[in-house]
Amino acid sequence: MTKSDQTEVDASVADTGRRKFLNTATVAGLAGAGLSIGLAGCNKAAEAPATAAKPAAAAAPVASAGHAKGEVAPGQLDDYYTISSGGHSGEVRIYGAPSGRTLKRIPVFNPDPLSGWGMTNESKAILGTRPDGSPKYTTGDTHHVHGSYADGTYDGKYFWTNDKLNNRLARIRGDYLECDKITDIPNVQGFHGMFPDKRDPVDAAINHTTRVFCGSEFHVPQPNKPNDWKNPKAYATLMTCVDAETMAVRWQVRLDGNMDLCATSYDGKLAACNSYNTENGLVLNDMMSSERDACVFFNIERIEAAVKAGKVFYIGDSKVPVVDGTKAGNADPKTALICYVPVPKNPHGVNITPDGKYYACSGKLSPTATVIQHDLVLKWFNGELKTERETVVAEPEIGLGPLHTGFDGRGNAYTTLFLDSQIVKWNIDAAIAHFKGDKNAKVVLDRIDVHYQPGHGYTSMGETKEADGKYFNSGNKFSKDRFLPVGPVHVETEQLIDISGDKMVLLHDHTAYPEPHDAIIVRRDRLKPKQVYTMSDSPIAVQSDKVGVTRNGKKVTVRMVSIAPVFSPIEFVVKKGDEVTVILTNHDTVEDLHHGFGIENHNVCMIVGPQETKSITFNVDRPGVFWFYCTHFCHALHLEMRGRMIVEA
Ligand code: K7E
Ligand code: CUA
Ligand code: CA
Repeated sequence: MTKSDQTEVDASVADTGRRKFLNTATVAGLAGAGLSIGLAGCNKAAEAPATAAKPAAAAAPVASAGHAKGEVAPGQLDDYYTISSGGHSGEVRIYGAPSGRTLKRIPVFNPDPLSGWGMTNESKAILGTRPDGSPKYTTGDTHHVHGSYADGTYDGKYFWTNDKLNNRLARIRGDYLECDKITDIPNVQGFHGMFPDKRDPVDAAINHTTRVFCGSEFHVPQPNKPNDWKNPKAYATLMTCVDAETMAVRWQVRLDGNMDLCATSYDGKLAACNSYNTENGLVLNDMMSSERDACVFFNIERIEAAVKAGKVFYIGDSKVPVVDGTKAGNADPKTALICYVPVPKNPHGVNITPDGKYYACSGKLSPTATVIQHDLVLKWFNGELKTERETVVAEPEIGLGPLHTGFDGRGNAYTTLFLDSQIVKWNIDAAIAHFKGDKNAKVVLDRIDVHYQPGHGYTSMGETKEADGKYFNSGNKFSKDRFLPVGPVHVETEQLIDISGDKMVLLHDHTAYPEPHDAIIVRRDRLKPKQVYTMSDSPIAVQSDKVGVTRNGKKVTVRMVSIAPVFSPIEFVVKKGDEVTVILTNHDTVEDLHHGFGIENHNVCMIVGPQETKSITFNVDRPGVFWFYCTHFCHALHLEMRGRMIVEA
């Protein structure tokens, strides 16, 4: 393909839709490939679906006229993105809300042959590799997804998710909605709770996310040496702070007890974690032995001052500064870095209200939620309270197995009840009044059955000061009889509940492949995803006049471009025993016009989006002719979009 052909194609597709593109690019693309085919049939084929689609489009208004609340009519767009963890699938998913439509699966810790994640050199560089070039890990367990904030609401810049299995924090960039960085968290296991801060605790000018806090659930010997495995005192958990931009680990805090779920305050001053194993137990009975556990608060300003002052130690050969957050080291509230607020035994989940005033820490084994007042925790740190427990302003009985709480921005809380298989709606002010002695205060306002055993529940924009009180999504752990049976592994039930009125109303079920935990429901205007890549983002982008094959010993580089419906070059010759790297730049400029690149019998598969560049490296060890082809349907001549790799003996 020559440069002038390229220009011609680019000009012909600029500002055109996909349908027009199918007609015009065929001409330019084929001309560029030096082929000549009668095009009339092609154009007709491309036009045919338009005619066929007309009756359906005409029918749409009828469907939408009668559409129920929470239903999104054909052709209509959702109001929200639900950005969800994928559990031990290792991925992150995006659903539309209220429809429940699956919009995207973002590979993060899991290899994904569709996109090439875990196979391309670019993704391997993010995932980290072993000396043989294979990814360090191919598993992950994502539980929580949270977004970056500016002025107390989502700014759409980043999303983060945790890997409980291999102790990594991954970042997803908000423009492409793809993972762009992964950081290993040292000295911890069971990295579970995670939350970005919302502003700086000190500098008022920094009214956006700059830190991400990571809790660790499992105690490990510090440093992790097997000779200490019988000594419970050698074990500890740490809380970790990661820089939101660089993704470098800033500092850690060594703690008493474990750190499970996380929340952060709107003023940037505190991070909170629930701790169900204040006993530092290594076996179940020990983890359950104490009547009370804790909701733990971190004074970020003091921790960072201690780090700055060098009041730190290091664990093993880790370079991360660690401060002492144990009870013994933090006896005086006025200098304490940590406040351990006692709550009923083995809590699960801590969430902050959209007005920033209260934390709700769910009881799990206790049928209660503990409400802790933010400014009272600050008062405790000032030495103004006698006990940590004085920060508790309510502890209503709400039902069996409370796990996670969402908020509507109107003073109500919605908590998942795992054992009752219900969502309970309760009022925070009423709970506080009841706790103060007003026995007439009506705390529990409503209950609704969900199907079944909910884990996380979350509300539309509920983790921001823009909580709008429209929807609550119940992420249920068991679907049982809810869907057609498909064998032993059941899909999970996600249930969307209308919370805009006094009574909760179940709108619909949708499925989620195992196993989502937490998600956030983000108003659609908070995200501005790009639909075409920027070619100059890649330092190895292949220009049309640079295509071809270069050899350096046994290493062969194939520089390739794609433009529907052709690759260029359409053939390349290598030798048995070579290590081949294909660098592919997609020169198409039209939205949604991805090409795939797969080579027969070589375990090579990836896609490249418009203006994107990816590279993939593989060994050739069998002589023969191997077709490479476009795996992603792109064009009327998609099937013909292929070429040959010749491996000489
Ligand atoms: Cu409750 Cu890992 Cu957030 Cu699951 S955790 S539900
Ligand atoms: Cu290119 Cu299909
Ligand atoms: Ca416990």
